Amino acid sequence: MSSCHKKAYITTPIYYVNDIAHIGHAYTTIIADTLARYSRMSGLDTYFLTGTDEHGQKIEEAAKSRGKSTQAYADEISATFKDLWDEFGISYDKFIRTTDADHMKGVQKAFSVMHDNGDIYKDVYKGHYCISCETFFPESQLVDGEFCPECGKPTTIVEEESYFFKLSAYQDKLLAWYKENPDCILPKSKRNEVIRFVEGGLNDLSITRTSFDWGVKLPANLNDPKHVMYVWLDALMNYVTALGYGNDEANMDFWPARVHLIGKDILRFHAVYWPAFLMSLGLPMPKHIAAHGWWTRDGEKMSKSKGNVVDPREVANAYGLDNFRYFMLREVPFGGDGDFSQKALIDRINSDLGNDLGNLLNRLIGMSGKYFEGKVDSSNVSKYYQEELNEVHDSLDKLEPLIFDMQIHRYLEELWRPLSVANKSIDKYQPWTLMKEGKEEEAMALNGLIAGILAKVAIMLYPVMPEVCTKISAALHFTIDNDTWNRMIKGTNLPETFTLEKIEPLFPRVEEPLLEQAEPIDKKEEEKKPEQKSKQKTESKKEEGIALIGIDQFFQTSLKVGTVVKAEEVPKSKKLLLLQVDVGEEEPRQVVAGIKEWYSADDMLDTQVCVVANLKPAKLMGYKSEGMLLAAKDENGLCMIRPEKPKTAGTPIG
Ligand code: ME8
Repeated sequence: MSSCHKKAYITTPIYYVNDIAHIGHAYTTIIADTLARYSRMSGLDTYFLTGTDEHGQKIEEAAKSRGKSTQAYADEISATFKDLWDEFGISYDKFIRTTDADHMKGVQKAFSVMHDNGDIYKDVYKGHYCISCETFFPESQLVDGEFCPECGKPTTIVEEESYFFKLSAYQDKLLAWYKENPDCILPKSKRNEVIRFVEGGLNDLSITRTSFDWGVKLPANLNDPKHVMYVWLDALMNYVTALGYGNDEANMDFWPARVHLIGKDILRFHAVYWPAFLMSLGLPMPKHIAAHGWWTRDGEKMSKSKGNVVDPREVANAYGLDNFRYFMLREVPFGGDGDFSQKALIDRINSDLGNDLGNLLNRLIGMSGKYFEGKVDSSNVSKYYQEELNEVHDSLDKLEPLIFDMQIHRYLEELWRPLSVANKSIDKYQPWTLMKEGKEEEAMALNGLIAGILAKVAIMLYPVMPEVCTKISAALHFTIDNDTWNRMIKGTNLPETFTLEKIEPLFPRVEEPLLEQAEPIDKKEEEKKPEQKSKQKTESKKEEGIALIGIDQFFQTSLKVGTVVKAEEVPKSKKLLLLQVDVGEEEPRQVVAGIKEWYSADDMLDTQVCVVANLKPAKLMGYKSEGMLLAAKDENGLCMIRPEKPKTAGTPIG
């Protein structure tokens, strides 16, 4: 992201009020909140918008099915989103509702502008409409001539008078915009998808409906009261009406948005329709549209009917809100899909947070209390620990570009490097030995190094874990704000003094899953009656000693279709090939595979494979391997397991 724009406008999608919030919604909002907090801390004038999308046929039908008036129903569900974000301390500046009078006035203004400049005309729309996705589809895209290609539900045939937006007229301008702004869509791989779609040709877009009523009316001067606006036109406009477009324009100097944060499901609306609308309105383009991946539960899309929805409030209450925030942002590379598992969350809490961060703080508090009455003076750190300081600064320098490039998982990974430097330094220099040897100055400098690292990490981690980092800064007696950010992160390594205070452990160890939903298999096992257990034993025996596992356990393995985009031999190895495998993430994974006896590098290039995608990385002959390929081997040799037909890289297998 460019830094010339001193204002930062950050948005989430506005959420439909046909359902209550789940972890997918929380994920988008938490990323946006993290960016907003980072922007504020780094001194940018920040405006953070979220809200609810309340018009359209889907909402009208949802209200009807519950026997409620549409407005009352929208009020009720909108409030549940707002309450959740308030409970989560989401630092939004405005919560917009598309039923707000100002918003509707702004949308009408936009319609008039686009109409006056000749981009809107009236015709008849005939085609298929998916109410669930609120999207028109041409016949050619339907599954079996009837079903929605996105959600699989039956579409309805619509034939009605409609106003159209001349989307087709914007094809070249859109392509030029994507080309001139390589990071307008993040991750960059998504930009290619959008370009391919637009290059395929754009149809004009039907932007009004007459067959229902729950929407923004057309501007009065068009004198066409039976039309209401297409919900996506209405919804996308929220990004400017929230700033006063069509009303007082009070905050329009925040436009263009620095980043529209969205899920990949709504990329087309944001990366094609929205820029075209903006071009028609003569408004500047957003800087970035950032599309994250999909959270699944046990490998499946979450939905109420499947009963597999993860409630973010429950997770936050059980495991701690900040721990949940950290987990979501650390666990999944931005743009990739993630499967929610309590085990993975517990591992992150006990390992990254408890061992690497919490214990470090405890050790520092212990050492400084024992040797120096809780005082830390870092004047001599560079005298003894310059090498460590260099590594810490090297790491800190890398952080800002990562967060603004949406590589938040890498940001967190990089932020753990200074913690590792600190933990290793304690083991290497052993302050207790230094004290025994009378090297007090050196021991104090070591404490200074560690306190400095903890302070810097607390500042940089604050946007992700605001509550925890406020506690860490309180224990070190400083405040996290733009001043400390400037001094400790941007400034040179000024010596700081800290006075340490004992605090409660930040990350008590979690021994077993805390949520009912995913009860540990073993616990269920204990509750079974003895005769059930013995029956199961005989069944297991039938499996010739192979233990039976539940579906939950199976789905802990993330299997994905991958495309081999590069293949070479590992020098000096008889068995290994070094492959780069596209598994639908921003960058291909490096996989070292022991298949050279059966496949050459050329054999593997451009083929598809099945990848175990959530194995801990390992090193083989000095090469990092971030996955494993499925293969079958018998006395006749080994063969790869591959999808029967070509599948998009990253498609989950299960
Ligand atoms: O699409 N994993 O609203 P929506 C990750 N009103 N993210 C998920 C998710 C999942 N399983 N499920 C939902 C709409 N999301 C429109 C938007 S904007 C002008 C109008 C997140 O309630 C993700 O960000 O269906 C997705 O884009 C958003 O919720 C969709 O929410």
